[in-house]
Amino acid sequence: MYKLTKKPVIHFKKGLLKISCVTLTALALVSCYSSTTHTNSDAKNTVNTKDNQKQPNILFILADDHRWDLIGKYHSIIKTPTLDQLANQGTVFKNAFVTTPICASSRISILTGLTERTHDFTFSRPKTGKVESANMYPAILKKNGYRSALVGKYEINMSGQHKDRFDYFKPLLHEKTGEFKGKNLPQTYYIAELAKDFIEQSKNTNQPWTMSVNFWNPHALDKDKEDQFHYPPEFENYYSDVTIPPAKLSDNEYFEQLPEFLQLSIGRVRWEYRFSNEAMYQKMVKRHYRAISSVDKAVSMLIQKLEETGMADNTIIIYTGDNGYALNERQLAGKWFGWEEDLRVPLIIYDPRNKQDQAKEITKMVLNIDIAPTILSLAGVDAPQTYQGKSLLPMLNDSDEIQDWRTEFMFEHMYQPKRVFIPPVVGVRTEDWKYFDFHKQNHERLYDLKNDPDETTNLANDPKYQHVLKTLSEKTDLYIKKYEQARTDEVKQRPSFLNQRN
Ligand SMILES: [Ca+2]
Repeated sequence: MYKLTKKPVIHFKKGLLKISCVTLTALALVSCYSSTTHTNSDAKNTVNTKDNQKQPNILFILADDHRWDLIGKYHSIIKTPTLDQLANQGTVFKNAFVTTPICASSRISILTGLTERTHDFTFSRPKTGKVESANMYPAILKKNGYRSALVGKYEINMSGQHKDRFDYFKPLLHEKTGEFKGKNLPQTYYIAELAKDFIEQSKNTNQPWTMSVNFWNPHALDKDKEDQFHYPPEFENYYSDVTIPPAKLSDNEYFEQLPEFLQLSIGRVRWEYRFSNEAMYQKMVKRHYRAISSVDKAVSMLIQKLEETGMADNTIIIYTGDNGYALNERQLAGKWFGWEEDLRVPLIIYDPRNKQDQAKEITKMVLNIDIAPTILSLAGVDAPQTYQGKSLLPMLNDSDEIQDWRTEFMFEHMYQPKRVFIPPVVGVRTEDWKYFDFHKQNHERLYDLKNDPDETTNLANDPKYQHVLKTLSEKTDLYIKKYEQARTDEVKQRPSFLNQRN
């Protein structure tokens, strides 16, 4: 599935990210043969904690609707030279998933280390609970001496005071542009400028810092049905001379196989104005790619600022997306459901202090709920016992602990809006199987991921696989029970969305 290609690369002025195309390719090839489980005692000792070294700054970059495979290093068309460099000098998690494939809920899972079933936050739900808010990683880092910032897309609703978790808070709604110091900038660059200001302010504070930079791109601008995706003018000609190949499973037969409720769902409504004819498909996919390339450029602006302020060598960069994105697979558009397109996201961690990590690729299953514990452990700060995710630090440091890593996870989508039709879904993905249940419609799906990684054939009604279906259905119930029991008293007392399976 993954393809190594040479791409043009950006060369930064100082030590960070200096690497040539030839070296890049060589590193990438070496990484193909490196095991994710090898141990390296030197690497293990590079964990930086407040006890032995200066605490690192942590720059967390979250793109909106950036699916896992749209990274230039692994894709034959899209250009993301900055992300490619981060990948080549850091660690790529090739099997990164979200536990809920929608913006608001996934973002709270990232902040709290909890699944949606436990934190119970999505659109149209009450603010996060008090305990959940206090346990968000920025609040914990702030209590532990970090300066903390959030810039860009917000669209979530946290209880408590923002000043308790952020020293610098610049939430934004989705717009094409924003005004920065008298200049009207494309919103992606506006977000980068706001983030650069925080980096500048942090330069002489003698405090470590953490910042969550939340780009709205490459999310569609919902109110603009004509063009959907926006980007700075310099990207207008990107991809204009290529033909985007058809999406996987975009033949009629795969859409016709779907039950009627999915054929009428929001995924199809949005498909109508994105991909319903070839010209539209070419236009929209290219616009989406350009929006991703503009995020890549904005990331390079942040890196340049780190260089200029002398903080690049002590700033860890984490890049990921909040959910996947269907680009005409099954003739659907968007996220929300349980297919790989919905659940898989890119995840790159670049730690300039850890030279052993260059071009490392890890295939273990990692989740959005692992972000908060990972950030805390990188800072040398203890995570709450209640976090459901696990720190990825042992993998970054090649520790033996990764032998015991998870081999399955529960995912779900609990939101049930009135204005559009999004069926709730819950399921379990293991390394070899995926089960999901649209429980309100009583419709189950089962895929043999080992032999059918594209999820072409639903085996839920095949008598041969009923034992697998039963096992995974029971597992789903056990996860639901476990995650509901983990709710705080405040959340337990709320009226629920009635996400109960039959
Ligand atoms: Ca999103």
